[in-house]
Amino acid sequence: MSQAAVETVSLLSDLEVANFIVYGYHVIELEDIPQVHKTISDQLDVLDHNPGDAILDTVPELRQIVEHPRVVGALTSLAGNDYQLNSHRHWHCKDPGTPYMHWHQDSTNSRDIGLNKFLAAYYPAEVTADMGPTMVVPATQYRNAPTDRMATYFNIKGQVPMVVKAGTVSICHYDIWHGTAANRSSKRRHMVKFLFDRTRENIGPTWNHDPDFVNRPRDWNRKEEAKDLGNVFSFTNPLGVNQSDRYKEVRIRREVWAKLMGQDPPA
Ligand SMILES: O=C(O)CCC(=O)C(=O)O
Repeated sequence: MSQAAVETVSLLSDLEVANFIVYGYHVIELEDIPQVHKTISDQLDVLDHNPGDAILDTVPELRQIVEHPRVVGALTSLAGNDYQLNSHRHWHCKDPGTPYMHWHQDSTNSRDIGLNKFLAAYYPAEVTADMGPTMVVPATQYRNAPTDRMATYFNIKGQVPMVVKAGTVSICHYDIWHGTAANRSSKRRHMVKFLFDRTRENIGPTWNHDPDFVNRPRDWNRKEEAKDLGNVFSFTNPLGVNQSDRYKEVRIRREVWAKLMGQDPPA
């Protein structure tokens, strides 16, 4: 992506980047192009085969999603200025009656502190709770889990169903734990997955960075309202993990942030 193009897109704020590091996903609602979502959804409703990686050729309007300034802005912020669209993409269609999909991670969960690969889940039409929404477990992206064990888990405390409006894109860390609920409705549920890859390390922030965000001291009395780096990283605990586990998690968050800033790891 050229510098000129970056200037026309909506980059994320520091808080949004910090929240991505904590939660492992960032949700965007593309409300300005309802007709595009409708056109895509109508085409998918009647598609009788899965074109796999060729979904962009079959439904060319999907380009408007991956090239939307808010999607480009979020990815530039998280994946760097020269991120690339991966050649793998997939239409995840859940027809009525389709059962749940087991929890899994798409990547290897190597606790990599680099934000190098992203899964963007695009929902052209509204997804209600009975339509087999994608399920994600926030803050699991740095947690190793044996895949065979994971597949035996059912409800997990803190899980979030992607019950979304038409035209939502959820950009996820490639290691986040996810699966789906069953589709108990009479409607097809669509999700088109795109992958994006970082191509080089950051030498500085690629988002809308304000140095003041970083330097505020910890405030034990205002944990819930934290909107600065130290407090967000120290106090946000989406899974309600115990103290020693949380210390390790906070350490990882700081390492991920430093790498994104193009700095050495924290001491
Ligand atoms: O269909 C979905 O919502 C989830 C698909 C999925 O698990 C995946 O793309 O890895």
